[in-house]
Amino acid sequence: MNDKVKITLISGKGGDGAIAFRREKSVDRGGPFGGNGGRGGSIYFVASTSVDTLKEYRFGRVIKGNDGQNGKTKLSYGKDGKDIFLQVPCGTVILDSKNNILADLVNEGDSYLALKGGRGGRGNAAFKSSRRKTPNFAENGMPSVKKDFYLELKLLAEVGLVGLPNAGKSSFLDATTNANPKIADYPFTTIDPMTGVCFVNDGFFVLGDIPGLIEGASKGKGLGIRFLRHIERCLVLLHVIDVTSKDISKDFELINKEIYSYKPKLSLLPMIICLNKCDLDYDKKKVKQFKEKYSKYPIYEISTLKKDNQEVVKKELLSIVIKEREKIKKLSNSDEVVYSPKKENISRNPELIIEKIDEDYYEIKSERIIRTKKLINLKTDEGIDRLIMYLDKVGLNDKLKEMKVKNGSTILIDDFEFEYFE
Ligand SMILES: Nc1nc2c(ncn2[C@@H]2O[C@H](COP(=O)(O)OP(=O)(O)O)[C@@H](O)[C@H]2O)c(=O)[nH]1
Ligand SMILES: [Mg+2]
Repeated sequence: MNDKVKITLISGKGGDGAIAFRREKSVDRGGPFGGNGGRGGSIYFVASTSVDTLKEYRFGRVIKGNDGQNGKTKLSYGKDGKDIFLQVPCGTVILDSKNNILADLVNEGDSYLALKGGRGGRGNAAFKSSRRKTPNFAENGMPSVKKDFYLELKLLAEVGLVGLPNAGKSSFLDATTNANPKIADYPFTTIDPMTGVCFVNDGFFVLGDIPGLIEGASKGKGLGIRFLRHIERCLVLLHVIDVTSKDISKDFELINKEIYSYKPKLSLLPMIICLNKCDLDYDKKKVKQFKEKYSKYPIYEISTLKKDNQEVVKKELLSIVIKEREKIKKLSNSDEVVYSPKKENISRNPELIIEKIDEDYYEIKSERIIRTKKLINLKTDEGIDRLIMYLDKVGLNDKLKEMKVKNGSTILIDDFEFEYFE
């Protein structure tokens, strides 16, 4: 409901060029003296960890850029209109009215030039030539442009799934979360990074696929580079390897090389390795060697198909995620710069905003909670249980008690209603 907002932007108009003439004694009209108009202000979107929601842009806001000043006499240039930088939370996707993705602002500082300011018009002095000594005309500045944009906030992955195509990343995501990725027997089945919420006992983390990693991805080969940007905000990587592959060490190294040559600091991220497809025949001796060679990593032999070892991996991931969330919390309390999720981190329980709509009817208004709700498939009882479990975790029961909400009242979240019983 609140996770997509419309915003109308109007770029700054360019200033008009001036028509003016030099005043000279004895001459009625001296040389052309009109200066150029200033450039209109542009409007940018910039991702920032200091904003949490798109609240500010709700209700179809219109934002008007600054106009450039008109040119003046004495060849005086009009001042440029100041550019406007609209801050949006990390994870904001910008779309046009036809739903095309224009930009995906993942990391702090990522920016998108939404509208360029109009060019300033030239003053009459600019039109002087040998044939036209005293031009009596000037250009107007380029007019403003008006355009609608849509902003959508998406959940950012805490655990990033990496590995060669066909290793089983999508399958793992599908088996462990509510996301529904496309799975098939050929590479590049996933064209968008998919995220889902993975529940483990009474905890959860956000799992995201980083598809398209192949040799050369960090240099722009294939689609991988688009998705590599998403790794920067992960807290831990889950490296999936097809255990039946000819050379599992080579597969592992290849992917690591791409990730680390994209950003060397990513080598500091904790990593768990899953040797997948263990339901098939594979070389046990090679696996033993692999485990010895990479003993510094936790390594699991799993089968996504048969769900072997899946729970253990989920638990291990959650425990690392919890530790990393703690570290970030500590860091963000100090003044140090962190590159990992700060405010976006789901562990800092999102603020629960509940509004009374009517007698015995309440609505959960928190954008972030609604976003998570949307990721839960509510077609099954299990899904509903998960939603309730999640809401409990973010403190719904306590809050309702505190608000003295009566038993049997209806609670609405997004498009889903349920009854509250203490
Ligand atoms: N036998 C077996 N096949 C699997 C397993 N996990 C995934 N697959 C298959 O491997 C293929 C590629 O899986 P997919 O999840 O699309 O790989 P991705 O490219 O890494 O996302 C699909 O045909 C899956 O059904 C597993 O544990 N065992
Ligand atoms: Mg896939």
